[in-house]
Amino acid sequence: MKVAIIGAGNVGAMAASRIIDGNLADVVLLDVVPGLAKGKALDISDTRPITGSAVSITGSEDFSDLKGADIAVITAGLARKPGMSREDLLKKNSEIVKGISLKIKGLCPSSIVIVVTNPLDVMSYLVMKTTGFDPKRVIGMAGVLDSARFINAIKGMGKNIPGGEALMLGSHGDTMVPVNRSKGLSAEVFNHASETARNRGAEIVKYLGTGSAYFAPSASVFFMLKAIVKNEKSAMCVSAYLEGQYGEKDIYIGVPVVLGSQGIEKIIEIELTQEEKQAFKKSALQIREGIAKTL
Ligand code: A3D
Repeated sequence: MKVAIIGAGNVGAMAASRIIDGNLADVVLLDVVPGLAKGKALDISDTRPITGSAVSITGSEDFSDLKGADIAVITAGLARKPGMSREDLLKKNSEIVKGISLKIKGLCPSSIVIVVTNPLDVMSYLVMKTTGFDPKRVIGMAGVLDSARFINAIKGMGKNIPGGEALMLGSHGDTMVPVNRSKGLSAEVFNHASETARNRGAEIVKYLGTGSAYFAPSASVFFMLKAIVKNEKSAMCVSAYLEGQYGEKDIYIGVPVVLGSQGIEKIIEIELTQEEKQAFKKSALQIREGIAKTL
């Protein structure tokens, strides 16, 4: 199994390191900056005698090395700077992601693509349209991360909640939609944890000064990759293409799905409250505005 990671920055390199540590698949790490992917790949490769990993990693700036990849992860692009919204990244990252999508289409036409570049839902739509791939094979990473941030914030307030009872749906942006199916969660904890999760990305950007979050984002990429590589058929939130589910069509947006070796094997439709439905619609509207600016 070969995983190509395009973009050897913080998220891409950390995801590569997790894949090698986890002995999950061979990795080719690509970047346009000369030497960057090669240097990081050599460093990650040297960890293998320590961890006992038997998979391999190479770095390259030659995009023909995408050939034969079973899974391509797009982490190339600009990351947010302080005060910058994910939408500010739209124009620049659209150009980058479009170019990469064409290379994926030509060099690994049967691959599954995981998109990480922001604004996430719009970039996932752009990848699907540009590659022409079956939408089940183009998956946006956001819901795993946003749900983890939500659950972590709930736990931080001293409440324990079983996995699957607190989810983050909708866009990977300010209009994300928190969903609670646990009876034991007060409105106060729910509201506070929702706000924490919604603002977590910006909070981290502010502290770091340069760059944005990458430890939890790369862990989320690894979690998705593992479900695909090992055909786990696990339920998780991702940005997926909707064709009528949740009352939306022709859009990428965060929903729960089942992930396995074929990519998105099923979109799980949970019953939403009236309030959640409204919030989901508002979120979809915001994504559509981004898509309209991109295409
Ligand atoms: P960063 O560390 O800047 O790495 C980006 C890398 O992409 C750099 O090494 C660039 O040289 C490289 N690059 C630029 N253009 C190309 C190209 N055409 N081909 C190959 N490589 C290229 O950023 P990062 O790793 O922190 O973040 C990468 C992207 O992921 C950004 O758009 C972030 O906003 C996004 N991101 C999304 C999430 C989600 O939860 C969706 C989380 C974290 C980051």
